Amino acid sequence: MITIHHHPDSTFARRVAMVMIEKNTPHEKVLVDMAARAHRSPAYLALNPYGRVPTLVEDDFVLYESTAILDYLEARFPAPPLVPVDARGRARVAMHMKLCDLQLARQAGTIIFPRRFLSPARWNHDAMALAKAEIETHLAILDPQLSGRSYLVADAYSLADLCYTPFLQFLPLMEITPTPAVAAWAARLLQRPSASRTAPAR
Ligand SMILES: N[C@@H](CCC(=O)N[C@@H](CS)C(=O)NCC(=O)O)C(=O)O
Repeated sequence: MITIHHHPDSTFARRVAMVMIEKNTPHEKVLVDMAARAHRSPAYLALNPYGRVPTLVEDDFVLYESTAILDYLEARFPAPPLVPVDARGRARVAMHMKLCDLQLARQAGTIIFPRRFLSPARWNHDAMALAKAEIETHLAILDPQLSGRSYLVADAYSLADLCYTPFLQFLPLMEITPTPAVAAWAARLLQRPSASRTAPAR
């Protein structure tokens, strides 16, 4: 049995929760009480020395980093497929997953963590403004790739789209107005049952 250590407020853990729904994969969930610093407990650090969620455990196999977990689940449970069969399509999914983390997820964290969990007095406005500009630049690069298409790769829903979904949820919170193509893509992704069933409470 697969166990996922998670927190419902975590954007990265939501990726794993979503793929489990997309693939209808049986699993157990363990809530890591981050407010109580459980992610820094010796027991959790023994599993994931970075003290972050999500972490996957299956028998004696432990895996962290959400994209690595998604790749493992795709290999372990290939149906329904969330990557194309051809080499170029697979490579493009990998490219978009990496770019999501490099160009959007990290910057989004700079904005959405304080906006969700800290009082405005503790916000780093300069860092948040820079992060917002970087996200807008990235979305402008994605825009022509999405124009006239429903999804990022091969016009089929894939792990690339899934990786973006938890962060697209927070475009309004980040006060980012997407282009029409990006807005339509975000709405399409957020309407999927795997997204609506994992939407965070705040
Ligand atoms: N690159 C990691 C990022 C995971 C991550 O940053 N998770 C956050 C919650 S959204 C976390 O556990 N933060 C706790 C900490 O860094 O102390 C992944 O893709 O899994």
